[in-house]
Amino acid sequence: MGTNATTQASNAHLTTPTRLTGAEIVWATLVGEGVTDVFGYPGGAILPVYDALRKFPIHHTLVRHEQGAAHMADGYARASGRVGVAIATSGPGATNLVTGIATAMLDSIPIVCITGNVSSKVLGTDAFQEVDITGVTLPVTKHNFIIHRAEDIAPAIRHAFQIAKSARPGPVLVDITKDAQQATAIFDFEAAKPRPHRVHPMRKIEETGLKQAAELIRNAKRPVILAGHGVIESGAEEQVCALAERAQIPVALTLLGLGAFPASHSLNLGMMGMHGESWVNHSIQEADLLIACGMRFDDRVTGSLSTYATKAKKIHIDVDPAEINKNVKVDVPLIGDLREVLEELLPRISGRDGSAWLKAIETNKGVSAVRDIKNLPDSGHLYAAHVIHDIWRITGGNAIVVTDVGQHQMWEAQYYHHEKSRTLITSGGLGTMGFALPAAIGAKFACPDREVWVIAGDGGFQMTAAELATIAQEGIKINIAIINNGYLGMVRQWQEFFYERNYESTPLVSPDFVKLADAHGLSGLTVRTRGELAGAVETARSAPGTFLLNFKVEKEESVYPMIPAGSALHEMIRRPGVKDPLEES
Ligand SMILES: Cc1cc2nc3c(=O)[nH]c(=O)nc-3n(C[C@H](O)[C@H](O)[C@H](O)COP(=O)(O)OP(=O)(O)OC[C@H]3O[C@@H](n4cnc5c(N)ncnc54)[C@H](O)[C@@H]3O)c2cc1C
Ligand SMILES: Cc1ncc(C[n+]2csc(CCOP(=O)(O)OP(=O)(O)O)c2C)c(N)n1
Ligand SMILES: [Mg+2]
Repeated sequence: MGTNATTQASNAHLTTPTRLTGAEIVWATLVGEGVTDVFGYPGGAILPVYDALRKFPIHHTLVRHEQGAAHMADGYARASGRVGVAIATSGPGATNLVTGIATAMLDSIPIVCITGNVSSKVLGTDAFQEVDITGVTLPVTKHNFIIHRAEDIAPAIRHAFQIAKSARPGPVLVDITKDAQQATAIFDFEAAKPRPHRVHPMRKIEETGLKQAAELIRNAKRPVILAGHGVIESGAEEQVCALAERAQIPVALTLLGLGAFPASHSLNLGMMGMHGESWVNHSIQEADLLIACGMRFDDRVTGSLSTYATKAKKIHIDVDPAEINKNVKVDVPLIGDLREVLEELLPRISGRDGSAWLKAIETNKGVSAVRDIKNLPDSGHLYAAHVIHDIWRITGGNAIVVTDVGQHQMWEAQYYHHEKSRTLITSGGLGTMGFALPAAIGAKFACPDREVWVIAGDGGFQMTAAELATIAQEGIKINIAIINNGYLGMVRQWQEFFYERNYESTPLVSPDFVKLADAHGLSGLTVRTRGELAGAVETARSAPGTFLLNFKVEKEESVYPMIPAGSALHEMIRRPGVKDPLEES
């Protein structure tokens, strides 16, 4: 590293063109992009970048596995709406990021991953720890770059940020050879600004589409708004609410949309799809108009496509033209940013009387709520539903909840009622076990003043439990609830329903989680009864540091309702013994 370059790098954002090493340019560009926190793990091919970090005002969190770094960047992005950043070395460091990158890709999360690679002169020679990471990540990134020259680093990173956060967000990887990190170049932040993107011709909001949509809404008798993750990514919560209230249209949410429309709002139906409430799915099947707002008709949402909402006309508002007619054929596509489209549409919508349809839905609710478990008398058994209900009640619904994947994830969606966007952080599309703990660390860095809860299964928690050491090293406070059912519960449920209860490879022996916390210098408690539950949640909240609660819950409980994969939305498996008026009709 040239002394000149070293002395010229400073803590402030460099506004005048300055000669720096490539490694310094990495940090200087990140500072210019407003980055304050990154998550990573060093190694030989990225060492120049690590060496230069001390000169820049960026906090680096040392993770215990690079998958954790990608999930932390992801959790940071989901909690804040900003771009999350992960850093890794070449070879195994880079490949360890892949699951985290794919998780962000499937849920359209803006993260930028920076990897080191071997020097450009040995690229392609199977050099030590050389992996073609741009090749490996091609299908799971929105875009990726390989950079061989110091002067290309700032433009590539700036471009990566623009791509990650624009239109439909997603992960971008920038792979930088070691010689590019060691060489010097003039760093000029302004000159490295990416050229503005040409607007996609299909992204112009078309007058005819708006007219048709307004007409369909005016004439609909049984409309339903399907609100998805795009509502949050677009920041269109107010507009969706205005549409619902003005036209008296009920709102069903996808898993990733939860929070985008307040759970307590009288027009909120709840979550749709495989584990949605029966009245929500029936409303969709009975609807004569679906207004899909920033959701992509995932198969967990539609069930069998041939029987999906056959009576309904469909309006689909999405920023990504590739989503239009991908799974569900629509009558009126409106391509563009959801908030912008709704702002154009709203003036064309006048009040309508939705009372008959809303009343019919209300009648359908009947006793078909899943919320039955919560009201069971204390029989000495502890159910996950109790745990999540109490965490919701005690936190006033105001915590950021980060879930792992499995039954507990669905119970969280059913029993924690989210009022605001970005209060539920969960891996929906890839369904990545091991996501919760690292993503929660990222969320806490993004929102240090917020109460953050992990809700994880005993299986998934063990996949990334090593990040407890990261928590200890960083001294951050989160609350961890392990829903410990002794099984890979969601898989056990499928075995119970569809594989004649052949519980092959799903019973799970776990370590003593409280001792595991203790080994990291963190506190914890095991909870076995409903009577102990509320006190334990309070104890965790008031503890100064991270606190782990190990909830020993009923082992063979299942998530109801459930639509078997590939079945129609109205063909639900209901909780045994619960009478559902909709089944009888
Ligand atoms: C065990 C398990 C069970 C599940 N069960 C269910 C279930 O019962 N119900 C359920 O809903 N999900 C369920 N899921 C989640 C499911 O797999 C999908 O992840 C989820 O339905 C996707 O929701 P989405 O379409 O709203 O979000 P995404 O997949 O994130 O799609 C967002 C859409 O919004 C668009 N968009 C983004 N930004 C904008 C913008 N600015 N303007 C306009 N459009 C924009 C994107 O182009 C995309 O089409 C489950 C997942 C797991 C792991
Ligand atoms: C990395 C990964 N491997 C496997 C799966 C498949 N899978 C989905 S849910 C699940 C069980 C999760 O068990 P646990 O973490 O204990 O949660 P529970 O369902 O019991 O609440 C498995 C194995 C997955 N989603 N992710
Ligand atoms: Mg489990």
